[in-house]
Amino acid sequence: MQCNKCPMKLKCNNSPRQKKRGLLGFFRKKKETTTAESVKMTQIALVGMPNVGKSVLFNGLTGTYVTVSNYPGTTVEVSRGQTSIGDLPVAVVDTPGMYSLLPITEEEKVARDLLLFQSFDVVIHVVDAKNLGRMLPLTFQLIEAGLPSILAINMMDEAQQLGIKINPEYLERELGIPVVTMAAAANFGVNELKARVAEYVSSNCLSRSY
Ligand SMILES: Nc1nc2c(ncn2[C@@H]2O[C@H](COP(=O)(O)OP(=O)(O)O)[C@@H](O)[C@H]2O)c(=O)[nH]1
Ligand SMILES: [Mg+2]
Repeated sequence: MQCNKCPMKLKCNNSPRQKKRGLLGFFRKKKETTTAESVKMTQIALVGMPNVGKSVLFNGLTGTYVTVSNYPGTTVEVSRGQTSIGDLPVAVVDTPGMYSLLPITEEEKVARDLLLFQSFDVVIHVVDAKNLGRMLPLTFQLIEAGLPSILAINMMDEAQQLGIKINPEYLERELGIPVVTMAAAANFGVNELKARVAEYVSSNCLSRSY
């Protein structure tokens, strides 16, 4: 490339074309970095039966940066948001209520499809502490499907009022996955959940087994 500013018309860095390229290069580099960063974003799904507090937890985690859209080909809404856990940028999906990985309703089918077709780093199974026995079968299904699951036992405030006692350490040993007790509506246990997610993501046991 010749430079009009140089008496010898030599190739140099003063060339306007060169400068333009340099700037473009800068932007290209910037864009690549951004893409790489978004690829690295940790993907988290909140799953569980209806009315267990998934959306309350989702709002507590993501704040205002949320998009709500219909799952393709359906009228079922899926909320997506972002947060960060320490240095970890995290994308969170609030899935429609599901009772089982074998879907009956359209909501359950969407939740199942999200779990099967989107690769999540962590699947947080939110359950109601008052109805643990009814909800654990889905935990078993998630574990058996090889999904990287964490059990979040929500509504501990109500369970405690009813005198229900839950031993998370025992459940953790028996299930072989992290177990956290919480009351999302009171923001109790949410920070512990975040810490367990970060711990889980950084450990190698996260690699999916199927
Ligand atoms: N007492 C109590 N209520 C909660 C808690 N978390 C959620 N809720 C309430 O449970 C209901 C269902 O919550 P929601 O997030 O919509 O459930 P989702 O259907 O799983 O998304 C709402 O009335 C919430 O205010 C909690 O930790 N304690
Ligand atoms: Mg909800």
